[in-house]
Amino acid sequence: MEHGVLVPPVYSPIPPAIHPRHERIDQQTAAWAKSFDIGSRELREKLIGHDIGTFAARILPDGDEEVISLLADFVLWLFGVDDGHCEEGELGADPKELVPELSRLLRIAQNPEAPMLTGDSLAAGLRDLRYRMNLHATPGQVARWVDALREYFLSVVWEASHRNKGTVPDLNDYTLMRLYDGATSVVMPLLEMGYGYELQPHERDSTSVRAAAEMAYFIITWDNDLFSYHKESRGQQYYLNVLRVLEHHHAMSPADALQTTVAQRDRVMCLFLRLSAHLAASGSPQLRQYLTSLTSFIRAAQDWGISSRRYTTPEDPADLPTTFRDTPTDDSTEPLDIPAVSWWWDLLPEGTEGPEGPQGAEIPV
Ligand code: 3E9
Ligand code: MG
Ligand code: MG
Ligand code: MG
Ligand code: MG
Ligand code: MG
Repeated sequence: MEHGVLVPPVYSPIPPAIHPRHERIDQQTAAWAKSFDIGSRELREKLIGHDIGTFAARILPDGDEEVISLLADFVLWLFGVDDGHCEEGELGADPKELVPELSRLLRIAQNPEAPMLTGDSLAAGLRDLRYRMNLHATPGQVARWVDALREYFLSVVWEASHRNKGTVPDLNDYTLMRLYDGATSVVMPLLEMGYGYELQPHERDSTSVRAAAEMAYFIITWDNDLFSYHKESRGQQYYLNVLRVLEHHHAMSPADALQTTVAQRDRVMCLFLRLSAHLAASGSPQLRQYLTSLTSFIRAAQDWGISSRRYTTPEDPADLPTTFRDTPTDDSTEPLDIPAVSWWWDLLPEGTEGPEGPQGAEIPV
């Protein structure tokens, strides 16, 4: 592995799960990518070998099969944008050009009937995703999906400005950017659609529930930074990754950056479990399902992240872990020294701090 960084098994007390139709869903997603001509031929051939349908089947293990297919196609589409436009394409280093391109795509998501970007395959794919979403989503869920796409697009433009200048953001800026540029928040409306309910705004938009979702984004993207470090750092391309941020701004060796990254995600995982249990205890059935889906999303990204060819890169093996550990390397209940998120540790009432406390680290079901 690059710089001698060997990713250890990470702490995951969440049981694995997968929808039984995962193989069929994965094949359908490959067919969808071909029929909509997503990405260049080279990118598309790679993406259809990444088991993205399997990833979606892990995110919604008991969900509606059509919604899982929709999610799988959407995640493949997102990689068409993130790899094709942002990380490997020319637009990715040109934020001024990226803004109008992404803004036009956003209009397609919002108004698929608009006669714009005709002949653009990413736009055609997005149109199809939106029309299929209409069959499963409320108007409010569609609106939140469009809003979440906007925040994802905003963050990749921020990322593009760093790529343009060759700069590395500090840890606080990186954390804030990474809450959105991992495209985790755009998946949220599909978690509800997959089980046919709508979480009401007084629960979803409460500070604590939003924080629980943000903690899931943090864990998923920190894990991605661990599992994708080999893929990202071995190439010649500019890349952003928390390991790189810690090496650059905190003068850490690769080994120290690895240990710090693992400790950060472990501390957030411990807090997430306590907060979820606390919220589930007094929440609606819909909120309990939503919290369960956040844990499924975290575990799905882990099982997929250590096994997909996207990260194992058999042509130059990444030597990723094949198991998980059931204890954290760091169980401190002190806030991380990252101002954008340190307030997460203020949300639990007194008496729920310790894993041994009455609200123990149970996973809501
Ligand atoms: C992830 O970050 C980029 C997104 C566009 C990937 C699409 C995935 C999801 C919507 C689900 C979230 C899953 C994750 C973050 C694995 P990055 O570092 O560019 O991903 P990469 O695969 O290149 O490491
Ligand atoms: Mg496959
Ligand atoms: Mg259905
Ligand atoms: Mg990216
Ligand atoms: Mg990437
Ligand atoms: Mg990555």
